[in-house]
Amino acid sequence: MTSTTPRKGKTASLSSNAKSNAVPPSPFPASELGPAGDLHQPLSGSHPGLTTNHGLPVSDNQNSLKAFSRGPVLLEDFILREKIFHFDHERIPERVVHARGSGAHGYFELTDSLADFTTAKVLTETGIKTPLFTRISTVAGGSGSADTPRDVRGFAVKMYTKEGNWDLVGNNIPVFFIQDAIKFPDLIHAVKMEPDRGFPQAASAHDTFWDFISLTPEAMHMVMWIMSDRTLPRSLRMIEGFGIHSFRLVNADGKSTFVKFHWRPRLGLQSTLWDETVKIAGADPDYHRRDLFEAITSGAFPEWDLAVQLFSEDEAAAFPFDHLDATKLIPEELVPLRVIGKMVLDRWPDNFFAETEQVAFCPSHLVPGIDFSNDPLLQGRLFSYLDTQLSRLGSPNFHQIPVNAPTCPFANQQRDGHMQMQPQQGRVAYEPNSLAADSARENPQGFRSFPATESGERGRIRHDSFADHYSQARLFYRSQLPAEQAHLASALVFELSKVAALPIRQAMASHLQHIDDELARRVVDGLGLEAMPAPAPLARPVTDMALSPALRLIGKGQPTLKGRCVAILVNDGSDGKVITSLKKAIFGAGARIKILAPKVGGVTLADGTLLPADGQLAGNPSVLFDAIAVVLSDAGAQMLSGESAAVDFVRDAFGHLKGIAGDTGAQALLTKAGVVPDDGVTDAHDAARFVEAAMTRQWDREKLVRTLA
Ligand code: HDE
Repeated sequence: MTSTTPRKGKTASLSSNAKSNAVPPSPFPASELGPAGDLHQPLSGSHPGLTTNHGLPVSDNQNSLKAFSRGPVLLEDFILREKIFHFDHERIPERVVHARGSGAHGYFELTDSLADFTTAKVLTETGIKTPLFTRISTVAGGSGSADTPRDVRGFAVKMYTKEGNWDLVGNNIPVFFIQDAIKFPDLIHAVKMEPDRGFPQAASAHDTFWDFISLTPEAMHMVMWIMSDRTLPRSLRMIEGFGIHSFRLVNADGKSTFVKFHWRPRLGLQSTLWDETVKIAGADPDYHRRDLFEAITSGAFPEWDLAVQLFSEDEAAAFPFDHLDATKLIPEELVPLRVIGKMVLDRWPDNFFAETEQVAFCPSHLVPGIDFSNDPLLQGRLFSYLDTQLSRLGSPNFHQIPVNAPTCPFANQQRDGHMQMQPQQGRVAYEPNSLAADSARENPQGFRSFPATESGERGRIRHDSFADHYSQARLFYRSQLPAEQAHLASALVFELSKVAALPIRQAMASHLQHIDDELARRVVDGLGLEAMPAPAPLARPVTDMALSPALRLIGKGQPTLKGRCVAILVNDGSDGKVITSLKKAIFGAGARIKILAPKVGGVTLADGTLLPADGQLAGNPSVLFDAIAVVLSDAGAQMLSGESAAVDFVRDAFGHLKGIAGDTGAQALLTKAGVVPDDGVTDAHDAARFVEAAMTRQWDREKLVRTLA
């Protein structure tokens, strides 16, 4: 023990060192801190003193227990071990698909009762606010991937109704890639990172995806949707949601009506351009999550109308497609939408993991008065979602996690299992029983499956009515506006140009000919293929359906600045009066504003006043804004003309077809950035005109700035 002696002195100095490691006092006034030491306070919210998970007060959270000051850490340190043990197990498996998502609480309010069609209280009791949790996600990327790849968005809503949880687990596209659930693992394996190399992350532009797609003609309609700008949303607040499958509504007389569910954003649909999207992924990988967070926490609650398409069995039989085939939609022109209520998202979760990560959606969660259809894709989903929660959340008791638990009473004789939270009482754990008169019994008003009459031969078969894979793809493409068609064709060229195997590119061109000759030609030209390949074999002739303008995205945009964000770029010497009038007009139109400057500390305006900045120019490229105003002194513009962040800021806004306002001082920068006058380029002194120009993209400008397929 001789070695300990000389170190004694050091111990003293080290322990004073240890004191200097102590946590500094909180910078917040005591009044803002919760009561310390009250162990009956809930763990979140107010602060009990620091304890272990078992309630032991902890006096030192900075130093582990050592044999002596410079000595080894003792195994005895149960406080250290508990802390590290818990940390080691913080992660759970991410969702096998839809791993990246953002969620929020809100409510659904019914305005138009469907009592003629269903007994479901949530669809018949008007004026009631049913609480809900909604999670919107990408599909292919991991949980840490960027928000903005070209991808479908999941749109999952869990309503905590009086009759149990109803989960409407849909997407932002009304059709799907495949007709039968047995193909789903192959589809997902094809789109995810290639298994030998572990890339690309969150991208469909690679060989395995297009290989699978080119061998799966039923995917062609969905391919049209994913190659359109629908998969590049400007904001999660500006996308539609679709239940996709047909469901049944069943009324008090036992009569069934088919229904398709649609969520329609009150802010209208809005997308970004591909070049913009790619740049957003670098500038702000959390672009959509931040946007949703900022909107909800600032009180600008996103809202969607819930609309239904209702149709009878006889009407369905007359459709020129099978409504049980999830690769088909029912055009709104054929069965109009009826708006029945609205969803409002008004509360960001307290804790991302506890709520957004642990929320478990299952299409099999429905309420009396709603039932499934025979859609084979839906039937497969009824198994998958319950099953996957076991590996993700680790226990059959996942329904007891607060975000998953029904808010209505629930009781049965299911018992025990990992992480059982309910101290279930009594000796009776079975039903029927005679020993516990007050135990849960069957409820005659409970859920009953619709007694559909089914007949036919069993087998691994697909009905003939599922065989037409091109007519609706053609309907979608031909219903788009020219700018939308050009984006779609260019997206195909981009994606297929990333495919190394030539036969896959050719196979896709063979399919496109059945959709539209002109589309096939554009893609073949864009890919530089030597010749148009022979058309793919056809199981059914392609038919021309009446065009559906409701399928356009541009038409569903709103001429508004509501929910958008405008940047004003300033420098020392900028004209304060111009900035003030712009701010007034932009705020008046319902948009947010960010003042950007070369330094985040702000600028001194021409009249000597200080204007603080909301962000630094280099960290806030114009892809993050819906429109820009540039208010500069001559000297400021001269200086910024030599700054690539400033030149790119303006050039990208112009290239992304956005409204641009510039004052006289800004001209040098605008010229350097290649801005050419058009309706979207306005004088910053005319704030009203700028606001109007900022509401829509300048589609006519596009031919000046890029070559589209
Ligand atoms: Fe999913 N899907 N899916 N899916 N899906 C999952 O469930 C599955 C399909 C959708 O925010 C998983 O809890 C199969 C269509 C959304 O938590 C999993 C098939 C539609 C979400 C699963 C489909 C969706 C999921 C992974 C083919 C639109 C995210 C994690 C039969 C109508 C929900 C989880 C959330 C998630 C399986 C096809 C939408 C593995 C087998 C069609 C929005 O169970």
